[in-house]
Formats: sequence, C-alpha cells, structure tokens
Amino acid sequence: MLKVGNTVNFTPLIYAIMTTEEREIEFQAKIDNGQKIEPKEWMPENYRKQLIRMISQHAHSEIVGMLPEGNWISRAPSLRRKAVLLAKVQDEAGHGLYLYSAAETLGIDRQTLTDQLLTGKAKYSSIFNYPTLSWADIGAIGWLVDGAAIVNQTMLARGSYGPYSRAMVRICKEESFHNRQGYEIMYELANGTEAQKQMAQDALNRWWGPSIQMLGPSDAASINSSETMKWNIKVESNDVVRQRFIDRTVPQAIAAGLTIPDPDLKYNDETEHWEIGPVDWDEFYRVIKGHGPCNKKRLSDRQRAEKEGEWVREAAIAYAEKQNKKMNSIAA
Ligand code: BYC
Repeated sequence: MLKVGNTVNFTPLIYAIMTTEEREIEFQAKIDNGQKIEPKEWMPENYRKQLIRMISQHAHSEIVGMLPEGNWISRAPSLRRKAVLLAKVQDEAGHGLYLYSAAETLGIDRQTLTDQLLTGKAKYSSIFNYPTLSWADIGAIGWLVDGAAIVNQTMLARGSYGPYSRAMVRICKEESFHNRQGYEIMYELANGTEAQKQMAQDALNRWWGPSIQMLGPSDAASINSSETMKWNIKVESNDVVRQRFIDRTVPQAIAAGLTIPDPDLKYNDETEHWEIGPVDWDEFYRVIKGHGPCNKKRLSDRQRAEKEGEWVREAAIAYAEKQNKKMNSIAA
C-alpha cells in the first residue's frame, strides 16, 4: 500500500487479490479510455512482448538506417549539405538511443537487444537493405523514407505505452526536418540540369516501391495487428497509414516535376485518395527474410562497429569505476 500525500493508494493491494482475467479486463478498460500505460503498471505479458518487439525493431532501424546515408557524408556536394547530412545521421543515432531506453523500461537490457540485432535474430526496417547509389538517393531517403516514417510515427505518438509514445513526439519533430531537407534535395535536382533531373527520377524509381512496403504488410496479411491494435500500440492499420503517406507524397512529386513510377496510379474523385497499382509483396518478404541487396553488408557493418567500439566501452566503464572510487573515498 502506498501513501501519496494524505491519500492512501489501495491499487497494489487490490491488484494482489485480482485474478489475471480481472487484471486484463481492467487493463483493456484503461486502453479503451485512452489512458497511457507506464512502466511499473501491471500489463499482460503479450503486451510487454509486442512492445519489446516493435520498439527494439524501431531502435535497430534507426541505428542500421544510419549506414546508407553515412555512406554519403564524405561525398555531399557542398559544405551546407555535408553539415545537414551529418546532423541528420546524428539525429538517427539519438533516436536509436531513446528507443533502446524505452525498450529497457519493459525489463530487457541493452546488450540483449544489441545481440539480437547482431546475430540476425531481430528485424529492422526492410528499407535499409537498399544501396545509396547517387546523391539523389539521399534526397529520396529524406523525402520518402523519413516521410513514411513521420506518417507512421505521428500515429504511434498516440499509442498507449507512455515512454514509446513520448519518444515519438521528439523523433517526429526531428524527422520533419529530415523530410524537408530530403524534399529540398529532390526538388532542386528535379529542377536542375537534365542529368540532375534524371538522377532524381532514377532515385524515385528505385525508392518508391520499398517506401510503400516499409509501412508493413497489407492489413489482411498483418499478423500482429489484431494485438497491436487491440492494445493501441498502433492506433491505425498499416494500410490506413500507407494511404495517408501516398496521398501526401504524390502531390509533392507532381510539384517537383517528378513521375511516380506506377502506371496504375490514379486519383479517385469520389474517395479523394490516390490509388496505386499492386505492391510487390514478394520483394518485401524476400528482403525481411534476409535476401535484399544489402542485408549481409548492413549486418556485417554493425558487427564490425560493435567489435571496433569495444575498447571505447571498456574505457568508459573503467573511467566510471575510477570516478566512483574517488567519490566513495571523498564520502568516507
Ligand atoms: N521491415 O504484423 P505486422 C527511420 C514485419 S526508421 C521489416 O504488420 P506490426 C529512419 C513485422 O515486424 C523508422 N519487417 O507487424 C532511420 C512482423 O514480423 P515479426 C522505422 C517488417 O508490428 C534512419 C511482420 O513483418 N520505423 O525513420 O503490427 C534514417 C508482420 O508485420 C516491416 C519503425 O520501425 C518492415 N518494413 O506492424 C532514415 C516503426 N514491416 O516481428 C529514417 C515501428 C513489417 O512478427 N514499427 N515487418 O517477426 C511499426 O510501426 C510496426 O512494427 C509496422 C508493422 C507498421 C512496421
């Protein structure tokens, strides 16, 4: 029993005498009332598992997602573009760190999560298994990949788990900047020389399909949606989010003078939505099973970074221990 100010909180006592079924009903009522769930509250085991799965995949995506763009920092075409790209890649590292911390509130430690990524047990977003072949790819990533991520994450910010939904608020603000710098690169290339325009169109041709797939399988094939949506971990389905991304992005392509690479693309006046042709789900499943163009390289680059960073972690621990000893001897 906890005493909070002058009031006594009976909740722990009540919880102790409740059956699991009663706890689940109470938990669902909280979710349905739009209440946030905080780390120390009771939660169904599968709610915890689903969150660890999703948040850790998200964290890994931010960390692996630094690789395709990092590839262009030394080759950015101007000092301004270099500074912007460097800041963006650093932001992605920061997102990864907040997200690992959010996952840790659910009782899993950082090393276990890192090991799951490095041994290939954990997934990360399919989109980061494609190569960045030209400077326009950096524009396409900011515009399309961060654009898709923002639409998804704005939805996730309304989700039920406090630490994850709050992390989304700051991440989305930073992603907005990423999205704008990407669109700016694409717009300028599309309105530049013929060769630059072709470079932008080629990047759009290669990144459009994977960006559509990135938002997850169709609702009919989405195995986790029944649980993730029942518990408001996701408040909208994959197809709803995908449609919002399409509706927002097609007019931007038109404004830049670029062509969406889909012969079936059409605007439906009745529904007021852009309709796309069939999505290549075979490609999506191939990539998430490890057979995309860069899966092996992404994993080996992360494994190498982990190994090369070992001495830094050891040095940081040794320094922290030394500081602790010093503080303890002052206190004694
Ligand atoms: N790639 O049942 P479903 C960024 C998996 S990074 C790989 O619909 P759910 C950025 C899914 O995990 C932003 N796997 O799942 C960083 C599941 O497999 P498991 C990344 C995918 O969870 C750097 C299976 O397919 N954003 O912005 O209800 C530079 C069935 O799916 C993918 C996030 O991570 C995929 N694309 O819904 C630039 C958002 N899609 O786990 C930019 C967080 C699905 O059962 N995640 N799978 O083995 C989510 O919002 C949700 O997990 C999803 C899927 C909407 C993606």
